[in-house]
Amino acid sequence: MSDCLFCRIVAREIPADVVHETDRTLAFRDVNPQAPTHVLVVPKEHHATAGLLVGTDPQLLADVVASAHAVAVQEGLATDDGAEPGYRLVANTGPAAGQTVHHLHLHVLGGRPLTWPPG
Ligand code: D5M
Repeated sequence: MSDCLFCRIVAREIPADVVHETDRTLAFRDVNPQAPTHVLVVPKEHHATAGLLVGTDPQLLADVVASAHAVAVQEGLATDDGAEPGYRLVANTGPAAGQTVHHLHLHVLGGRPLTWPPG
């Protein structure tokens, strides 16, 4: 979608600090970081939400989660055989959750103690 911000980042029309890429996913640093590590992981194809994607291409949703974990390992937040020191995945979905970019993205957050519940 030409008017979608994250599609334009995937197309390299808008610069981003890319930290991980596969054939179907892209991960780049959030411009407004909320933690020492704050990376967004997106499918390269446009899908608005995880709920819409899971019915049509569940493998792609799994690929996005796998890329998010790979980013966490790369950032020193997790190991392949464990969860230390840990990280948080967030998918804001819809207006009540404050989703501002309507292209599915997982926030990978870590590098500081993360409180619960979130705001
Ligand atoms: O989160 C959308 C996120 O997208 C928000 O944390 C800011 C981030 N953002 C906005 N523009 C950019 C660019 N150009 N590069 C990187 N990150 C960006 P949401 O879950 O929809 O509220």
